[in-house]
Amino acid sequence: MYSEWAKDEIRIEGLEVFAHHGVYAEETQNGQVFYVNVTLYTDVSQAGRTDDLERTVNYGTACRFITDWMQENTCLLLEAVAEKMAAAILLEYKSLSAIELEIQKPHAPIKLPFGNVSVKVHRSWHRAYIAVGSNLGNREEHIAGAVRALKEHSLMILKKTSELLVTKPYGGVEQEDFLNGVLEIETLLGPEQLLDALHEIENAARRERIVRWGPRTLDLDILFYDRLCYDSDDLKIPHVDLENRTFVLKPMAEMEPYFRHPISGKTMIGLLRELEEREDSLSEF
Ligand code: PH2
Ligand code: MG
Ligand code: MG
Repeated sequence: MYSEWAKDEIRIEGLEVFAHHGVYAEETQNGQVFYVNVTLYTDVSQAGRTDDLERTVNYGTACRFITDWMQENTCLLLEAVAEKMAAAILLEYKSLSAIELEIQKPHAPIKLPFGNVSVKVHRSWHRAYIAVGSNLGNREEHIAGAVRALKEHSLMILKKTSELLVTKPYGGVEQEDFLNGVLEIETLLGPEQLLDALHEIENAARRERIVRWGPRTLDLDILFYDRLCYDSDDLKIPHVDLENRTFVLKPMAEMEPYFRHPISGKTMIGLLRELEEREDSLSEF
């Protein structure tokens, strides 16, 4: 579960597990000892006040879960053990907002003297807002397909969907009206991985990239990802043009009117009103 402020920790140190992960045949055949260190981030205040085990993560059950996971799966790399098991734990224990997971392999087959070798990952839930749009073919069906695909993705949870609006095309290309909306998701994917996942869903709707800003069966754009400001060649977060798009601000303001743009600090409802005022003053001339 996404949380910006759950900083309490439940720590497990030195859990010993005999398992079969490794690149070399001897490792997968014979197995060896691994040690696991975990920090579970979750708000323990309710459990603290009520003294009720049901309101927290039972660390005994968590140790059992980790042991079973490591013995039921085999990976080549410590990286894969850490990555996949971190996701499995976050999906199993819904109250966790984040995890730090270290896998140690003190008897790795390195023919040199060494103390220990380990991989440590920090993974957490993220909250993202995704704009959806369609203006080609069966618009409702394309959007319903996207919603289904997001629900079925193992590393995403669909939290909210806005109303869908019929909107006039924005951006100067003459084309059919759009159906637009916004989805709120929680995800374990990083921003670039989320973009890849959205592209896959667009491709499944047989989206073809012919005209920039032209007609599309399905368009999925990341609007916000936590409060992240991110800028790579193929991805900018927050979405760079959302201040000018009624079809984004209306559904955002309906869902989260007081969510603040991480750069300008303006609320969604405030941005929508500013845009409406700009459009009104233009139409007066
Ligand atoms: N998307 C565009 C360009 N123009 N206009 C509307 N009304 N809705 C859209 O989703 C849209 C657009 C590029 O992504
Ligand atoms: Mg777009
Ligand atoms: Mg797009």
